[in-house]
Amino acid sequence: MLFSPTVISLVALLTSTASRKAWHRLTKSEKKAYIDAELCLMKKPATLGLPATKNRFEELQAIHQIPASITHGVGAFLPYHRLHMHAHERAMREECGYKGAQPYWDEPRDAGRFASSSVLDPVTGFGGNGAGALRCITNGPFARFVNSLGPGYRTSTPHCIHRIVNDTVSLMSGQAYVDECLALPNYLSFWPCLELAPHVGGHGGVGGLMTDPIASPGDPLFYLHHTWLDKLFWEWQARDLPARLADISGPNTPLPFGSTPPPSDSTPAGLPIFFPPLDTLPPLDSLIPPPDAPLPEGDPGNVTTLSHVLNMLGVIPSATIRDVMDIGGPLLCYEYV
Ligand SMILES: [Cu+2]
Repeated sequence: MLFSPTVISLVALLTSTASRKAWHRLTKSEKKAYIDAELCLMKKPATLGLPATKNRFEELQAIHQIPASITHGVGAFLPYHRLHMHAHERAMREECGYKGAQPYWDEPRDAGRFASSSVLDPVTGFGGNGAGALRCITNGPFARFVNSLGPGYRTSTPHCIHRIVNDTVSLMSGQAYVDECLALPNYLSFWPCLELAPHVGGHGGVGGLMTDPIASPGDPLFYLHHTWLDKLFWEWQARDLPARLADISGPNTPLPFGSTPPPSDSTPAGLPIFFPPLDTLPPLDSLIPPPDAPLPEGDPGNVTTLSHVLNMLGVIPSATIRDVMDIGGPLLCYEYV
């Protein structure tokens, strides 16, 4: 039987769609394949000349660290992290022989009990909580990894992966917070809602390196957390298609550190906000962007548009927000199952 070229290319498109699943639904061997690919990225030498990076895993961390001041507290927050997750998934598949898709952490099922999550399993997961004065992780596949980037923007302080699990803060990854955000009517209210409660819930709930707003991709759990946030972004978009493939807004330049967040109707009604204790955060001066921090590119003014450039610093080709608004589009080509 002969198929027309259209049918063949459609089949090719369908079979190349990566199906992203929740971590707890992966089989033992699927979990191992993912962790082995992460360890492979940690062993592959860096080649791009990005400051202090020693391996491919750290190059993927550097594309979060270097532009952090223009990718948080701004409209590009969700599209930028979407492309970052794709860069990680792509490096695993193309450079480390990984056959699966980027998994996500289904955080609502673990909210308030991160400490006993399957994600932190020492044998089949990412290792457990930190211990000792430095709160380094002591078990699991990444216990011996020495990370060159951070705290904050620093590149001169090699350190372990450290965690300080906080199951008060992790409550903010709960379903009530998620539902509050998903019900919001437009990107301008949805994005700050997601960036506050579920986003801080995962970062502050794991604690340690994950609470570092700049260098947090030094903990491989970063990718499971942000892929879950990306799934929520897509769930929100999917509630009103195709309109939400074009709904983008927000400022390009974040308000000065410590000032009030952008005005919106996105404050969760009646749900408490928890922050990790100050003494578990990176030194404050490490969080001040260096004078040569990158500036936003691609929009004419201080409003984020579809033409906004998401600069991947050579780790993968840069793209625009327009390119990443549809997860099933030609650049990304994945789905959540
Ligand atoms: Cu981030």
